[in-house]
Amino acid sequence: QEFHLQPTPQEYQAGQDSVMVPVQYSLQAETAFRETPAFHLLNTLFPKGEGKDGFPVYVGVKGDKSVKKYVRRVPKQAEGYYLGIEKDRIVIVGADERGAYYGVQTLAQLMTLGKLPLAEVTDYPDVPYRGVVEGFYGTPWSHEARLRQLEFYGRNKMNVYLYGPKDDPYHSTPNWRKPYPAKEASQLKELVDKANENGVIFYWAIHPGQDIKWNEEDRDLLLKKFESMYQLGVRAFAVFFDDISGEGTKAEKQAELLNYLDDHFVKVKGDVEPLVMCPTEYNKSWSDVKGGYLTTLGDKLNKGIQIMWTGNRVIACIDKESMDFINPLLKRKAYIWWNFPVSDYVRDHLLMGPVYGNGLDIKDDMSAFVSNPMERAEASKIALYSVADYAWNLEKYDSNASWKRAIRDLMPNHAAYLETFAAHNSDLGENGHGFRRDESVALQPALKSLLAAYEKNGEMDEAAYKQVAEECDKIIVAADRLLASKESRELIEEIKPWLMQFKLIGEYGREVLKMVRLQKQGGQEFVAVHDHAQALQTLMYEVDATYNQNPYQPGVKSGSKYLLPTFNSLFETSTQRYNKAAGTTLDSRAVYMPYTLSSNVKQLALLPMRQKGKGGNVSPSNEVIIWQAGGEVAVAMDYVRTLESLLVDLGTQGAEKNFRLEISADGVNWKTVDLRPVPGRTLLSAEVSGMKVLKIRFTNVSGSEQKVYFKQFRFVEQ
Ligand code: LTM
Repeated sequence: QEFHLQPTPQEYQAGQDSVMVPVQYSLQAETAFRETPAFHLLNTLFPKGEGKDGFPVYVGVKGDKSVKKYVRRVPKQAEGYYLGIEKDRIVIVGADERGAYYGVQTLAQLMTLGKLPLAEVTDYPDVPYRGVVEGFYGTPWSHEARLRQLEFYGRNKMNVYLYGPKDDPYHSTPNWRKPYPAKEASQLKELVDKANENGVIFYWAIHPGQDIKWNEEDRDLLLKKFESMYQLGVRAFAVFFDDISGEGTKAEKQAELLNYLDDHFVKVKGDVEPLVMCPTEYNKSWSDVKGGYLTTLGDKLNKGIQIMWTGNRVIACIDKESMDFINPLLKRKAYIWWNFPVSDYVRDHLLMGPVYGNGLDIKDDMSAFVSNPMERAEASKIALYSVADYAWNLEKYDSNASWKRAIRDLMPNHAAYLETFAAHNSDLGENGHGFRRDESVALQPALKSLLAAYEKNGEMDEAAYKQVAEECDKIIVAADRLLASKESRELIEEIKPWLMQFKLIGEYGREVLKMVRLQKQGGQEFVAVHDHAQALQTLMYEVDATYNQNPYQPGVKSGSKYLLPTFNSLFETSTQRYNKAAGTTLDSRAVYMPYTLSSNVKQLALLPMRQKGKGGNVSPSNEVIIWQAGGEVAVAMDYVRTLESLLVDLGTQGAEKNFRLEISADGVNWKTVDLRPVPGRTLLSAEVSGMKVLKIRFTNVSGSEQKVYFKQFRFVEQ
């Protein structure tokens, strides 16, 4: 494949000529250069290191004597650089220190070519801050995964990493007040060092809003915590007020606190980066402009403080219109927190498809573009590679090409297999945010026309059939090759259950295609193939019920947007047709969901239902739910069933006073059921054992809007 610099540079001109890749270099730089990350990187590029007779490398930043001659070629933009490869020298001049580092990173990429092309690169980033906010719910990344990430950011010219995993107890309520224990503290220090080596600013974020008291004591505790992080080497800080309710949400108070930190910590220290804050109203769908929250922040927060924003919704792509909405309110350029590929609300899915949907015309509208990734660090790298590419050079961003390169970067020797896997593991499935991604793009037309023709009048689209059959073979081979691969083991370990599921889908698809053919031919072998397909359904169910059993969205879904639904439909139709013709009663059901959810509470309406064992649950939500007076959530059963237990958790004590649970055995007459608080917890348990049920409903009867979490709504049948 053609060589491509990553992220896509602003200007790259290479001639036909080249020089041998030098094995030794002689450094032409100021003495101070030896202290920089650029020097350390440069030193790793030449097998024989530095030496008098080595290939001359002129390197420095604007103002250095050694590179004076080239200064006019350096772009003005921060972090820009000029790289020139000439017959007798290499020249790298940064607009600043990080620019020089990026120049060396570009040289590193060019040196992987057999010969070094004579070339000129004039380059700079479109967006000042580019990177990652580890801000998801779920198991935080491991220390080793973070170290690997920071190297990856350096290579991809991302300059910021915000540390804010929701489930780090020392980041959030109530332990944000406490210092880290020794082991965690020393790991954080190691991360800061690693970030520095890779030109990455390590932001440490605190999430104090759920229980902060607006008094001197808490303010000083927060300052003390910052000081303890400063002692570990942290030089950049953020305060997150997302997903909280109550006192902590007040804009006035948040602004006061942030300004205090800015005036009494950041400015006093002198070597600390600008503060970043995540507001409580961090997306348009939740912002009440008239209520004045955002305008208060915009007006009151000190100029240099950055304000995060996720777009029109919690999960949304960013466009010009959304930037034009938010920037005037914030009176500064929004710091984009992009909630992709985060999967903490669809934990049974992997989001490994292309990064697309963000405006290519908004480079001047944002101060930062940072991505919130998946709990699976290695798998997130496909999206993060493209985020780096996008934020560096918006206009030249090519989503599909970037995705393919990201895959090659992650697994150079198995790229084709990983691409097959990623192509079918991109969408999120149904979710409360209604955010979806395309999936199985290349195969979609064949899947659709195969199914349409067969369902309509039992016809076979032979070309589509062939294409789908070949893809099934490819899927099986890809899954096996990846599972057995010695390359990128950390990635393979992360995605293993999905690879197992993927292989089963390929095998299932192959059998279902046989069923269709045999049904049309009236072959008796249909029964045996149907039995095998059913066995594969059972195996897929078992993978789903065995691996990744988190309490939120347990299980392992693969190919869930087009691949599996098409195979299931073909299974059902072919079995029904066979039964009709042969007078048999083979089971034609491929999927079965006995429960249906409905709700007039906006944030709950799209939450998927899940069946698990003998019962079901509504998929929980991470954010605060604004539940209007009289708003209800209802679950309907396919037929009258008998309940054993029912648990609700709204994340707040005393919720039983504001909500009513009702059960109906006929859908018409309702019976109220008591909700008993489980002592010391926010969990409510309903006395439902033995009750007949066709419908359940749960209503806000307080007469006013309630702000609650929706952590659990689960029932078990007898
Ligand atoms: O998006 C923000 C600002 N906050 C949280 C994140 O921590 C979480 O990862 C995402 C996705 O669930 N949603 C949030 O509300």
